[in-house]
Amino acid sequence: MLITEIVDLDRYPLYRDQSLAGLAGDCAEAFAADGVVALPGFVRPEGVARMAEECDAAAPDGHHSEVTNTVYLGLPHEGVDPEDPRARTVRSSLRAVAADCIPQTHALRQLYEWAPLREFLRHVLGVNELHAYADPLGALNIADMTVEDELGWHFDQTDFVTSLSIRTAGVGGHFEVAAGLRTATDENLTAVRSVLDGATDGVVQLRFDPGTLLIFAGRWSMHRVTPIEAGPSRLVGLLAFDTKPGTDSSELLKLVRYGRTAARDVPWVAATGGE
Ligand SMILES: O=C(O)CCC(=O)C(=O)O
Repeated sequence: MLITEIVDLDRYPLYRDQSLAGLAGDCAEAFAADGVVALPGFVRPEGVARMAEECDAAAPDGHHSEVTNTVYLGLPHEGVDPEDPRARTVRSSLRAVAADCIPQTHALRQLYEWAPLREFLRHVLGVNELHAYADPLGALNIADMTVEDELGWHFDQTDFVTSLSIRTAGVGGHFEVAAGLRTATDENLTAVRSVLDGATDGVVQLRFDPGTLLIFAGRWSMHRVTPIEAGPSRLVGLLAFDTKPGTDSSELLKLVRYGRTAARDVPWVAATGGE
């Protein structure tokens, strides 16, 4: 599939320097202010349909995991009040298809490797460099969530996540965000606790229709994906970039998420690994 058939370049003409600068400037302002930018219809319906087929074909190669952790993605702190958010755990359950199972012919990888997208993101994030993640499993993922899967409330450990909605669940699977819940200087444990207790003040459900590209600062905004209640499965593409070259994930994270630490010996990993 040609990239022009995948990305709606009429709506988002990223290949033209002037349009890129204008759009990226607006998005950079929104990202700095709100910690989130959503680009609906970024991928055309035909591109989304193709991706959904390819994701379904790749899904059997994925790994289903179920973990419990704190909202900080760690183990519960000992010696603090059990109601303290640092002691409480949430459940996350999903199937992750690793980057070595997503070949170059797949539209999602075509999008990931498309240089104008990376240039656009670099502008939006206001960074000098942006590299493909060097983790041969984690650089590009499909998160496939079926009935009873969910992602519990959490803060990310990275400054930003780029994701693409490919298919919404039949019922459930909503992306909920408590925006700007903490800052670098204030963990705001009281607010974190009240969201964990079910408070809905300040919690919004983000529209994440298929074809929407989302740039999200999950380090400061607590977020979750509500349980999937009915199929079809929810499909999201996760496109990982980093401001430094050579960033890899820990062996433990790989083992938990993909059930293995070594990547398959496939040409597209050799081609993009580390860059
Ligand atoms: O699947 C999504 O929409 C969100 C993924 C997410 O929260 C994460 O990867 O941290």
